[in-house]
Amino acid sequence: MTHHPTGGDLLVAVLRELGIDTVFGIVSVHNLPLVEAVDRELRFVPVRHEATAVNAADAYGRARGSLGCALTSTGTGAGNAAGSLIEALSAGTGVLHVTGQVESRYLGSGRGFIHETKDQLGMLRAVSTYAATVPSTEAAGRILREAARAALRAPGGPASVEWPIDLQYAAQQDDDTAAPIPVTPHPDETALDAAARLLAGARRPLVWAGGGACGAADRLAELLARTGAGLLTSNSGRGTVPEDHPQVIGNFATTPTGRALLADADVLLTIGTHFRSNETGDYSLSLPEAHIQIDVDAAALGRVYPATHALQGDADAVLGALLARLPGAPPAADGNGTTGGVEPAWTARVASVREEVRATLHDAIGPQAAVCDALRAALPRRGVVARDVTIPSSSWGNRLLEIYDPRDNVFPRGGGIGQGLGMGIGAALARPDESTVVMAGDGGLAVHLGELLTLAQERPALTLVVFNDGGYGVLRNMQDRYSERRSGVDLTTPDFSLLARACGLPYARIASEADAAPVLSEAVASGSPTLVEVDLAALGPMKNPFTPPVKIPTA
Ligand SMILES: Cc1ncc(C[n+]2csc(CCOP(=O)(O)OP(=O)(O)O)c2C)c(N)n1
Ligand SMILES: [Mg+2]
Repeated sequence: MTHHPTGGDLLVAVLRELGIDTVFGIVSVHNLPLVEAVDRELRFVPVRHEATAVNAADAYGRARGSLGCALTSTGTGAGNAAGSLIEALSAGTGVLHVTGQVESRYLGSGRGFIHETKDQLGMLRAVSTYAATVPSTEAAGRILREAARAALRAPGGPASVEWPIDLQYAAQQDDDTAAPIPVTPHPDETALDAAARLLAGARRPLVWAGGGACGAADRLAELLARTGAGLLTSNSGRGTVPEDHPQVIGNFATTPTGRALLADADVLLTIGTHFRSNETGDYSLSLPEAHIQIDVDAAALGRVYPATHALQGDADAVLGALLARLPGAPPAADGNGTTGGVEPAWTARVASVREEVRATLHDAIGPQAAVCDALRAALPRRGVVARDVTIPSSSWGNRLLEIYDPRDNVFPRGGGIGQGLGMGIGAALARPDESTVVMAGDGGLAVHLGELLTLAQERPALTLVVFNDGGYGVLRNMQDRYSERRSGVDLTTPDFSLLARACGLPYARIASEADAAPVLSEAVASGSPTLVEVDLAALGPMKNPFTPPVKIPTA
């Protein structure tokens, strides 16, 4: 039994167990003991909106491959966090969200106690993978750890704990010493044998890695070497094998050549992927019939595409079991391509598809290709690329801009705008010795413009690249193509140089292809926050206006 003077001290102890050294939030009368203890013992980052607290904590966890923590207030504060909790829930990423609650004796009384909320727990339950109320000073430690475990356990997501303010101030007794070992399912030997046989006999194999493959990087690379398979990825699976590897096609499955390759593959192994609509052309992609699917979440097996071999378990463990069953030598070693293993022509085709999809996209994005190239050249190999939902992300940032480690690949998997800067700040503070770049549109940035002040105050090594087209470009393109008139897409944007000056941030502008390399290399090399505006009107258009891969029934 350990005693802590307040709930804040207990929270700090639990955060230390979890390896969390930085916490994001907004202070309030309903979380003061927590914020004060965190600020005293760790690092407290006062963001300007609770949604950002969650986005930053989420990205902090993603950038480290672990968990982040957000602190919010009761009522509106907790409600403000909800949108970003939805993102973490959709992504299955770990956030420990601790929020205040009114004094325990007034809980649910409906008497209008300051910040009182009708069924706050119900709201948190709806947007979190776990939600609980701290009922006593003996239970807080157990509940916080239970929440953290739930956030980290597949399918993952945010865990919310609401904590009545009187109980936060009180001394705590913590007797939760025995952390239960999580039980991970593992497929049976017969299922593994059958899947391994199929894979060993494949002549034209492909692998598709999603976010669930991130913990299996080495074994996935070994699998590519031993089978000669090409690797497609979802957006979340990017970087699990570095994207400059010759067998990595990447997030290009829905391109014409990607589709054709899938159509000709004889075996597909998919690992930890949701087959999200945007990554399958609204499920129009056809996959080979012989489909081995690995997922730790039983609900994901066969949910979108039928699986002939469904293997429930941890990606790394199941890949290890499959590798142990494959013939030892790399199949390509047999040289003549007539017996066993991959056809040499398939390996060559994978390599050429890899080149073709990149060259085609590089050409299609016109002058933005110079920005993409300059961004990659400016960033060290292990820099974080955080992206809001903007045309440059959706077209090339999510595909062409190479990623070499999944922890460097931070973006809202649920597609909500406005979260990129907060995520970038969280990632940058999670890895203070490395560089972070944020790609945001003028529309997405405007959602949380206040976070420019967080950026100016915390001063991480973050380059914020704002792609300014004076509005919600992607919806403008859709309306220009499918509608009679524009509605709600043209926006007043600030003078970004004055805005940066007002916040005390250095500013630079890219108005031509030639500007891209010098501006971005200087901004990243500065090691401090910089606002870079890409003036898209001056830079010039992409070859075709970008529209998203969604169905328009009236089109
Ligand atoms: C929270 C949320 N609200 C609305 C949308 C719809 N939406 C998707 S992209 C977009 C436009 C974003 O504009 P901007 O950041 O300037 O990028 P651009 O499309 O101009 O490149 C909007 C409004 C969304 N995805 N998420
Ligand atoms: Mg825009």
